Amino acid sequence: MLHRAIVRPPSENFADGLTTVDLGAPDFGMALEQHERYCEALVTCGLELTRLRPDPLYPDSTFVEDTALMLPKSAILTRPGAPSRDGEIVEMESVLQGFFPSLRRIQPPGTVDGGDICDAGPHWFIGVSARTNEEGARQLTGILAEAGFTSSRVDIRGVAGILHLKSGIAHVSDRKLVVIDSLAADPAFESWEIVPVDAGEEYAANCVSVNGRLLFPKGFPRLEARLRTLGERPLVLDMSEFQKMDGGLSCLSLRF
Ligand code: CIR
Repeated sequence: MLHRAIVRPPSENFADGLTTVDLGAPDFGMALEQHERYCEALVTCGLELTRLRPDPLYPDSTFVEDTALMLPKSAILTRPGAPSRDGEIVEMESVLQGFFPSLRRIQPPGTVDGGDICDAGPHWFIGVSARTNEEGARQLTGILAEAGFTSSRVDIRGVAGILHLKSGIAHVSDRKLVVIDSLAADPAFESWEIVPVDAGEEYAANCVSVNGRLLFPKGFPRLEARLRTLGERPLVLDMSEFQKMDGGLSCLSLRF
């Protein structure tokens, strides 16, 4: 059961953030509106929100997920792999200290973006990417093992079209994972039940399970229907402006 989420609305210079997609510049007003609907959806799922102030020093800082990893009784402060984002952890550290007496940290030269880390209950998937390096993955594997979690690595460096591991997979429930075709053959997913994603709907692989509901992006009807058939209850949200900045539903909150 999740109780709380940390969120941060986009700042007015949100469009100055990093992006690898060619979908045009985001509209700030629409992004704020979509963020507000996202917050309402989290509340609908029973979460209490900690809302941080927008931070124009870091145009990507609305994507709070990349700065920390939440364990049942503690948190791990990451070291984001993009130099323009590494200062985002400073404020997050003091926010998390308000909830947890001690924090674990990824140490240099390790880098980890939260978007590369998929928590699937007792097992975690660690994406090695342009943002999360081998050393960061090694440190995280150790911290997770100490906390009683198993983990496996998925190297996404050769996989086109995804920034983070969770751009292409999501843990839906039990042993069920949504996985895009280009990752489905990875040995890490061998013993898992895979929900496939049709060509053209890859963005929707980034969906988020919260207390029996599934936050799901608007505009991907085939995967939405497939998940409904499997008994999932999607709560559909327009993410168009965040998609333009390489962001998905999971990136916009830290849930615990
Ligand atoms: C970035 O490139 O860092 C941001 N524009 C997008 C981060 C998305 N975060 C995520 O998927 N966890």
